[in-house]
Amino acid sequence: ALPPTIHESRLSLQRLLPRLRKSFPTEIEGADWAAFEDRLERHFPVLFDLLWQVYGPSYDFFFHVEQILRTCAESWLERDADLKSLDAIREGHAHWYQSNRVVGAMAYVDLFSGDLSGLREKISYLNELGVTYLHLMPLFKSPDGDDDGGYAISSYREVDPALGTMDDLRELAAELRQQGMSLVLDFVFNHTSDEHEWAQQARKGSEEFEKYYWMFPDREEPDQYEQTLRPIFPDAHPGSFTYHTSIGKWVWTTFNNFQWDLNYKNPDVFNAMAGEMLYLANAGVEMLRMDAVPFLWKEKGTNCENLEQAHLLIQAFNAIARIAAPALIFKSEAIVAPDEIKKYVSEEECHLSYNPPLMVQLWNSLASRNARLMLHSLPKRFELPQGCSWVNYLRCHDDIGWGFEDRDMWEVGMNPHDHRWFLNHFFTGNHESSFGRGRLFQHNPVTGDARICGTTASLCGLEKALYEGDELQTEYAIRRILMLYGIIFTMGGIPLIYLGDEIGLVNDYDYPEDPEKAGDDRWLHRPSFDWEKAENRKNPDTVEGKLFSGMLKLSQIRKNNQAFHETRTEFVDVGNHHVFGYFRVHEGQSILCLANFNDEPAIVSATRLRQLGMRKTFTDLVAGQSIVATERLVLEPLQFMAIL
Ligand code: OTU
Repeated sequence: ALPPTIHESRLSLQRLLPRLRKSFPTEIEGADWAAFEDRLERHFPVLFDLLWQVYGPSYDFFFHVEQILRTCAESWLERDADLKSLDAIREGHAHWYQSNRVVGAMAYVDLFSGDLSGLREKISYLNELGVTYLHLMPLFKSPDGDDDGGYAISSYREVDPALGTMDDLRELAAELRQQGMSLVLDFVFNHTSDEHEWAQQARKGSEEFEKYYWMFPDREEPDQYEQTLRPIFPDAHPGSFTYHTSIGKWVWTTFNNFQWDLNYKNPDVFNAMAGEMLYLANAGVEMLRMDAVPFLWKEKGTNCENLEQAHLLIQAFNAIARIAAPALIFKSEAIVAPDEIKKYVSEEECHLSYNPPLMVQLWNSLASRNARLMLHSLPKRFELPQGCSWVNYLRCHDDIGWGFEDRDMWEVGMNPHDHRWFLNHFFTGNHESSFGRGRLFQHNPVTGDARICGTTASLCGLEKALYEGDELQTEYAIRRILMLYGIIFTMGGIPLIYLGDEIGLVNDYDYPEDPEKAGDDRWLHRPSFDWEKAENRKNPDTVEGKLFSGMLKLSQIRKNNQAFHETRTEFVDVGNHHVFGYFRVHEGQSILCLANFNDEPAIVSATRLRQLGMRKTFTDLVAGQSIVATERLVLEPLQFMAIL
C-alpha cells in the first residue's frame, strides 16, 4: 500500500477532528483548544505518515490513529497553564538548549539528597555550579530488591514512596523551572518491570496484555532470534530471554530477567506509552532521556538493534510531543557503534544525544597519554544536523564500553582487540602505567569482552594517589579531572556533570553488602553524595576545594563566552600528538582549546600557532593569564587551556 500523501492525511484529520471535539464537549472550553488544533494541523501529516509506515497496512489502522489523537487531546486538556506558556516560549526559541549558558548535572535522588523534598534544599548547591539542567535517575515505583537502579518501572505514574509522591515531583519541577533549571527524567520505554500492571495482567493470562510483551510457549522462536542477538547483561542471564516458571513461558528480557521488553508491533503498546510520556511531560519534565533506544524493534534474522522502525517510533513519539507537549525535547541514549549513534539525532527524532564517542576517546587518550585516535576519529562524525546538540559527559551511572569504530583504530595502526585488552587492564590497575582503580563489568569469557566501572576520581588516579599519600600524583589526578571536564565544558554541546565528580568522590566498595546492589558492579561508581566533603569546597587547600573551584571556573568560562554556543567544533592538529586541540567559533569570537594528555610538558610551536591564525600574544581563560608565544607554547603536564 502506498503511503498517504499530505493531502490524504489532511483529509483523514478533517474526518477525525469533529469526532475528537465531540468526545470532550465541555472540556475544550477555555483550555486553549485552538492552539492544540493549530499544532495538530501542523504536525498530523508527519505523525500519520510515521504511523502508517509502522502500523499502516492493518485492518484497524484508523481505529488506532483515532485512539492516539484522543490520548493527545486528553493530555493537552490536563496540561497546566504554566506549562502551556512554557510551550509557547520554547516554540519561539526552539534551540534554547544550544546556548552556552546551559550546564547539565545528573544524580540519584536517594543518594544525593535522600528524597524529593530533600532535593529542593540542595537546589542552591546546583545553582552554585551554574547547573541549568538536572537529570534525575529513575524515581518511579519499582520492585523491591534489585530494580536495575530504577530502570525496572512498575508504574510511570507513581513515584517510589521512599522518594516522595507525584505531587512532590510536580512541585520540584515547578521550583526548578522558576530557578531556571529544566528537569530531565528517563523515559524507560523499551521495557517495564515484571510487576507493572500490564505484566501482572499478562501473567494472569490476559490475552490483551500478553500482546504487550514478547512471550513464547517454547524455545522455538527464542532460539531463532538468538542466532543473531548479542547478550547485553550476560551476568543476569545468557541470551535475551527468561523462562518464567509460574506462567510456563519464555519472555523477552534484553536486560535483567525482571525487565520485560515491550512489544511495539502492537499499536496498543505505542498508544499506551505515548500516554505515559505525556503524563511525564505534564508533571513538568522538560527533557526525556530516551532510554535504550536501539532495542525498540525486533525482527528475526537481525541483531534487533538500531532497526529502521525504532527510528520511526521515536519520530512518532516526537510528533506527539510537538502536538500535545511542545516544550518537551528528547535526548537519545544509544550506546552503540559511532556510526549508528548519529542516526538518532535530528529535530524530528532526538534533539540531543549522549556523546559516547567523545567519552570513550577521552578515557582512551588519558590511558594512552596521547590524542592520536581521538583526533583521527572524532572529526568524522561530530557534526550534527541543524538545531541538534551533543550532551558531552565523562561519566554517568553506567559502565564504559570501548565503543570505538574498529576501522578507525586500524587506520592509526592500533589492533582493536589488543588495545581494548590494554584499556581494560589499564583501568583496573593491572598495567604498569596504570593510575586507574576500576573494575570489570559483564566480563564475557567467551568473547573476552568487558566494560569498565569506576568513578571519575578513581579512574583518574585520585583514589590511588590519596591511598599512597603521593602529593604529586594527587595533584596530577586533580589536573586530569579538570582537564577532562575542561573539554566537556568547552566542546560543542551541553556539558553534563556526574554529581560527585566536582568534589572527587571515589569508588564505593560497600555496595556488595547491600543485597539490592550486590549483583551489579555499576554501583561501584554510584557512591552516596558526601555533604561533609562538599563543605571542604570552601577551603582552597583541600582536594575538594581545588576540584570544585576548578569546575566552577570552567562553568563560568563557558557561560561568559559566546564561542561556546551551539555545537560547531573545528578540530585541529597542533603538531604534537599528546595535545588535543579544537577551535570554538561563534559570532566573531574564536577560542582555541588545548589539552595535554601527557604527564610531561608538551610543546606547540609558534609557527604552528601562527598557521592556525593565532597571534603572538593571547590569554588563557583557565589560568587567567596572558601568554606571549614567540617561539613556542609550553603546556604543563595535563594542562587544559582555552585561549583567546
Ligand atoms: C540503559 O543502558 C541504562 O542507562 C541502564 O542503566 C539500564 O540498566 C539499561 O538501559 C536498561 O534500562 O546496556 O549497560 O545503547 O547500551 O541502553 C547499559 C543501549 C546498557 C544500552 C543502554 C543500556
